[in-house]
Amino acid sequence: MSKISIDSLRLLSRLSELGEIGRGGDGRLVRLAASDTEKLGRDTFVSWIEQAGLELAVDRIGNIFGIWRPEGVSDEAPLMLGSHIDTVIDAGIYDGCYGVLSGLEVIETLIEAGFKPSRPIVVAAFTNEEGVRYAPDMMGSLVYAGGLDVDTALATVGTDGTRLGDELRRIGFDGEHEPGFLRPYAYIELHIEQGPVLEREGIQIGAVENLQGISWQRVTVSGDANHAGTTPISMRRDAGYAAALVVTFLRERARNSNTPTVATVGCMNFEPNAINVIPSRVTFTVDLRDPDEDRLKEEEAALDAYLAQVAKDEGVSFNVERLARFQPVTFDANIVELIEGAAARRGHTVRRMTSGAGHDAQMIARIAPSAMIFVPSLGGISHNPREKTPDEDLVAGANMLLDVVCQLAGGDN
Ligand code: HGY
Ligand code: MN
Ligand code: MN
Repeated sequence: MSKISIDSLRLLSRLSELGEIGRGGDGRLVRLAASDTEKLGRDTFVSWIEQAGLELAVDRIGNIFGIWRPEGVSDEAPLMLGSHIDTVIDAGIYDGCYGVLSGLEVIETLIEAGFKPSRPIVVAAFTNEEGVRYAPDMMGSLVYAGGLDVDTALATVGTDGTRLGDELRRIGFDGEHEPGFLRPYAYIELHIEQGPVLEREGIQIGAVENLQGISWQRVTVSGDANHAGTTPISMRRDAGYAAALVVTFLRERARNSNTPTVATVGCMNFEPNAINVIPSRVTFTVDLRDPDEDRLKEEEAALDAYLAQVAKDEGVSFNVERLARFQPVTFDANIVELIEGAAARRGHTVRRMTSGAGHDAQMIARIAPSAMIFVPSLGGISHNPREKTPDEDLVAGANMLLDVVCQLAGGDN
């Protein structure tokens, strides 16, 4: 079969259209899992699945699947493509959506080209990849891969006090399929890098061979409210100061470690949050990551030890709740090689690399050979409205996905 390419206009216009769904009056794009705005995004993706003539399926955790099941191969294990369409707060338009819409684009291109695959091809949009409203992140794919019981996941209470199962029912995406109902032959996820490596090295394609471990915790430090003016420093049990010590400790330790360890405190809430009251309680989140499991464990142990030290020194107490813990993942070497070969045939520069971000591929890798394709992020920026990948790189990545799919589901073309 002569070299086919995707319909770049269709892909880019859909990316722009989906990128406006959930944009508020303040200009911020917010499509948190199972929210009203995400429902609009889901409905749009479903309409594109139906326009493409694919079989639609939704499972009990709200994962959405568009299934191309050609005659004669329908019982074979499917090749699965996908990512997510939920976003963080004040998001860019490419994170997740690029992989989902490119997967759909590849299937539509192959159908239009009369391609005869050796197996069904499926595009998936997994629920709650970001984990901003309901922890852990990558929840829909984790449930799909059997890493979290679906009823336990549906019972998860979000940062806004809502229950995920109620919200999925409210938005009409409490599907009937059991998670895992399609066992993939292989899984490929196309994603923006969200980091600085490809751009810095002037490389067009990332063949992602592994993904770092992730540790999410919610820490509550309790002290004593007291008068900001009358309480001598020596008599304070200042939860705000204790929290600030921990933030500084995490940053300094990661910076001085000479390892890839990263640490982030992304959320922090003070009580009673009044200018003239010494904080009685502070709740904050800790996101620790490292490609090496032993080092990640060391970082967690060092944090535990430091909390004990601060508790003693400052007369406060700590409570730590585990929100997510995923070990590093190695992707399928054969598929990584296919990605490198496809890049070379298209004349693209390519390098193997580690993913700093979490992705649904790390969960599906538990049940099927999986790998990822990255395209550059300008300035390495993501989880930020300035997230940007040039159109030619987006199209190049989607054509890479197309080529790898043709190789994995080659049939007799
Ligand atoms: O946290 C992550 O790395 C992903 O964006 N959920
Ligand atoms: Mn993502
Ligand atoms: Mn993300």
